[in-house]
Amino acid sequence: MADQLVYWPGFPGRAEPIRLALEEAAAEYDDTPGGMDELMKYVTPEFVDPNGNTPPFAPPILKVGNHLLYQTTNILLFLGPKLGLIPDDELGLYQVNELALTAWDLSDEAHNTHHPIGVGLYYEDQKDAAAENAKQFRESRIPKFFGFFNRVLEQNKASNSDYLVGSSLTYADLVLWQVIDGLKFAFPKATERELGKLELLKAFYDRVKERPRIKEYLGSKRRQKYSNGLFRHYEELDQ
Ligand SMILES: N[C@@H](CCC(=O)N[C@@H](CS)C(=O)NCC(=O)O)C(=O)O
Repeated sequence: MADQLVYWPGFPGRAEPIRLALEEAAAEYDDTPGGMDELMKYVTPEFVDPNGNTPPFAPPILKVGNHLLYQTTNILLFLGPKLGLIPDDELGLYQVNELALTAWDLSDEAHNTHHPIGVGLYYEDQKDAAAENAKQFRESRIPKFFGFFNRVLEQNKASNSDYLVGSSLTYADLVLWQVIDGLKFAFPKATERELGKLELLKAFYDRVKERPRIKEYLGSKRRQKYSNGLFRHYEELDQ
């Protein structure tokens, strides 16, 4: 039975690194076949899993047989070895995971730029705080994270600086790629400005995008468009 991803329909959002990993490995998967109803079933407080799984806190969720997993990077920690997206050595898995977690932290910070006060409030009700948060994000956080990942690439001689860990693509690369791609949508000016200073990171972004299965996926209907999800574009936040 194919694994089943469950996520908010209509947004790439936090499910996207998982989709990229499954697509890169040409794995079979079903994407939210039960739509919104199925997703809501799992996250309502009344949900009790008949198979004894811990109730998931929030999507993305991966159904593997009778098991339910959640948390994006945890799902990738599970899938990585199965999909051939980790290095051979045991410690390598945790190096991949620490980089995936670090890149994913940046996506949370990107989310905070449009919701700095409360996730339950509209952006329009927190615009002043959003402007301040976004300024910090553009001027300090994007440069810090991007500079870090550029250094990681520089120091990874095993792949000739093509990928973050080991000699070939891992799921950490896919998480980082997705975060850069989301930022190119949300903060096009700030992102291009920083990438323009970091040759290795820019080349990394282009390299991953050109991988045959990733390229095919990005051009397919399975890849959803950015809109009002994790990565949002507000021109006033990208000055
Ligand atoms: N760290 C978690 C965050 C999960 C998360 O925040 N999911 C969102 C959808 S993108 C959600 O539905 N959150 C509900 C909530 O936080 O109340 C992950 O990466 O999976």
